Formats: sequence, C-alpha cells, structure tokens
Amino acid sequence: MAKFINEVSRTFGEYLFIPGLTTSECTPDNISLATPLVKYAKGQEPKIKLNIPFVSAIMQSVSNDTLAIELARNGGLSFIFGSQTIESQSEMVRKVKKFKAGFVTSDSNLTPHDTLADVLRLVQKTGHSTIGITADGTPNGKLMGIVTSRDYRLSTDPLDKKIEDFMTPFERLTYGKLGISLSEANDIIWEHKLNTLPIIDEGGRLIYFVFRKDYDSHKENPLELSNKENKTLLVGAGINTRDYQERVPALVEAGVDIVCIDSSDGYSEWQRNTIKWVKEQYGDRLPIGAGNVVDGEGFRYLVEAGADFIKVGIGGGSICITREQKGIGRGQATAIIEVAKERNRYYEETGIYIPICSDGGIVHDYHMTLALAMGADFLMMGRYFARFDESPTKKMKLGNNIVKEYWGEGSFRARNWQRYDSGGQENLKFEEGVDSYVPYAGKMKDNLATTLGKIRATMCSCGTTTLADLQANAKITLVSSTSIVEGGAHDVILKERG
Ligand code: RVP
Repeated sequence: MAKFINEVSRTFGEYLFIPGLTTSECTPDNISLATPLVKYAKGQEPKIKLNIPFVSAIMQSVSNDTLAIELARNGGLSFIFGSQTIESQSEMVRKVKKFKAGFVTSDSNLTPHDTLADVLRLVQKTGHSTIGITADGTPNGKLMGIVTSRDYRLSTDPLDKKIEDFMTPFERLTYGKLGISLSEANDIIWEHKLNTLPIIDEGGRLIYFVFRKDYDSHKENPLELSNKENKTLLVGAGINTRDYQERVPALVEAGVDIVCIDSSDGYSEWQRNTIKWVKEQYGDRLPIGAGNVVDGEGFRYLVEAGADFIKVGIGGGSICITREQKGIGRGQATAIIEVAKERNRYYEETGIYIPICSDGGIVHDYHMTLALAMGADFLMMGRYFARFDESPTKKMKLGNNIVKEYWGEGSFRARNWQRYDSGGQENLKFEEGVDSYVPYAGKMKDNLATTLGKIRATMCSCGTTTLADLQANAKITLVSSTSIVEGGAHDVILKERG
C-alpha cells in the first residue's frame, strides 16, 4: 500500500514569528548574514561562505553574467543558467571571472580608417562618448588612439573626416600597464587630470578603460564575494545530468567556483552518477550542489553520493506548474523543515554540516527570514531577481506599468528539457512552467538594501544576531487564514499613493 503522510504540507505565508528578547546587542549593524555555501566538518570553516544568504536561480531569464557580477559585488552568488551551449555558458562565467571593479572592457570601438559619421552612429547606439580606436576595431585590438566628444566639432568637421585625423593618437595618450591596481590607476587619472585611462598589455593591446567616476562604486561594496587570493568575483553554474562530462571541464577551464545540478526532481540515479563523476575528477576542488528534493530521504541519498549542498523545493516557484502537471511537490515551509531535521540528524551522526538552500516560492521579504529560521542556510530566488535592471530580460511597458519578462525553465520558451528529464528521448513533452511578466523594480542594490534591512529588523525582534542563532532560537507560530487577513491593512479605506 502507498505510504501516506498525513501532516498537512504548509508554505511560508502560514507562519509568523513571535518576538524573542531584543537585547542591546541586537542592532541591525551587529547582525551578520554570513552563511555556509558548502559542507564542512564540525569545528572547521566552510571553504565558501556567502556574505548575504542569497543565490540567483539557474534560469535564462535571471542569471547571466551581468546579474552574476552585481550579485557577487553585493555578497551573494549566481548560478549561470545551463540551458545554453557549453561555449556561451563558459563565456558568461569567464566574463564574471575577468570582471575587475572599475576596469571596464571597452564596448565602443572603431579603427583609425573609420569616419566621424561612424563615431556619431556608435555614440548614438551605445550612449558612451569614449571610443577606443584599435587597429582592427575590436575591444582588445592594438590601441591606436582614443576619441571623445572633445576631439571633434560638429559645426565645422565634415562627416567623412577620418578618425586618424582627429583622434588623440597613442603617442599622446597617458595609459596604464595591465596589472596596476585600481588605486594606482586612479592616482594617474588625478595626476594627469584625465577622464579615462586606457590599460594596455605588453603587446600594446587595449584591455580595459578605467573611468574617473567608477572608483567610488568599488568602495561601496564591503560585502563583495570574491576569491581573496586572485581577487576575482565568485560565480557558480548550473549543469545537467546528460552532458556534464563535456560541460563541467569547460566551466572549470573558464574559472567557475561551484556547480549545481539543475533539476525539478533531483532524487535520481542520474544525479548520483553526476555527483560521483565530478568528485572523481575534481575532488574537493569543485564543490557541487544537487537537488531538488523535498524530504529527508532524498536529502540523504544526494548527500551520500557526495553533494556539497542540497537544494530544496518542488513546485513552489512563481512560474512553476509542476504540481498541476505532474502532481508532485510539497509546501515549501514543510519541505524545508523536514529536510533541515534530516540535515541536523546527519550532522549529529557524522559531524558534517550540509547547507540547504530553499529554492523558489518567496513572495514577501519576511518569507526569506522564515525560510532561514526554519533551517535553510541560503535562498535561491528567480522572480525576486528577474525584476531588476541587471537581469537579462526586456524591460517594457504593459498598460500603465513597467514590467520585465520572466519565464520558467520548463516553459516551451526556455525548452530546458534536461531539467525535466526522466531518461529516454530528449524532448519536452509538456510544459512545467509559464512565460510571464514581473513588475520592474529598478537597481538590485537598492532593493537588496530594503530586503536585507527587513531581515535584520526581524532578526532584532527575534533577539538574534546570526543566522545560526536564528535557526536555533526563533519562535515560529502557525496562523489561521483569518489572522492572515488581519496581517495586512484592513477595515480602513486606503488612500491612493503618490
Ligand atoms: P521563484 O523565485 O518563486 O520565481 O522560483 C524560482 C525557482 O523556480 C527556480 O530556482 C527553479 O527551482 C524553479 N523553476 C524554474 N523554472 C521553473 C519552471 O518552468 N517550472 N521552475
């Protein structure tokens, strides 16, 4: 007979916190949101820790290189989506690893033989007024000169004037050599009253520009998640259980710091085989996350196969219709609570702590704090990040609202059949996700400041200053549906905002 679990499976909206004693130490500045990303033995430090407990979803509409750079600069980590070719995914990883705060690859380039008309066209297209003039017109070609708006006069110069006749030529340029630090570059900028400093390699090729205005932004990111030795930002990548033997080596070559198997249902022999192969090839040098699971049994299976963290959640994602289509899943809060129980048992038995990641289903910011208190070490979010400037999708007007596109990996649009693979033929037979819009929300940094501010405020109310403390001491209560109504504004007539 089938096994029945009679306990109702619940989600975050059904719970609230009850305050603990807020001591004088519980102030927002004293709160640390640092959290382990990978497993570690009792008494030791995890090899990678996040500075904020957020990772971005392994999705086409969320995690590209632009979002990954911004999230790492703010203390979290992205897993670059795997439903693309090995080459393009590796290229995205490479871009994140190459990113150096304040050092920008030139996106506007021409050759000395192009004309003023070409300059105007390019300025119009990119909105950038500094143009790198290289021998072959590529961003990293041999540097021949620079053109800025100060080099031409539209009222007198003919449009067919050759760039070589008005650019600031290489001989008259001040430049920096590849390898100099940002503060050294900035000293040169100030000393020579420059707006832009080109950085060249020993072959005279243009590698970066440093712009005067970029310097301060570097100082604004105290939580940046980077490799302390080589100063690169950390980045992860999604993989599947089909082409991992080709994909993983290419990602490693590109510099990836961690991979994660991306699947809606991770309790499978395919995942075990993938984890084992990665561990045989790379040992501890390449951590690997696995999932998704929703109970202790699935958790233990993947942990025993060697996974470094476990991702939890089936069917709770905002764009996900897996529960409707296949009838599998579990309320996200119950899934986290159950897996966390097994994780704690495993820790008592072995002395190995396995971080768990709550994936999907976050609606309000306090749901994040609940997930963390229920035992998640960090959260994976799609919808939350898709709303920001840095996500890869189109921003558009829909009626009176500004929105961004957001689609599931199981939609026909993404066609990520590997994520929903049940073995056998390689195709997507039915959709498990939808194509949608989300309200546009602006810059990631501003939104993170508000969200993290709320998490810190809740932690202060709970009388806790670390996430481990929150997991151990939070008091959480179930609420009735009537009290949920009471939680919002009620019995008043709301005034229109703004
Ligand atoms: P959310 O943050 O609620 O938007 O959920 C994001 C999560 O949803 C992803 O990390 C992934 O686990 C899941 N997902 C992605 N695509 C689909 C789908 O098409 N069903 N689901």
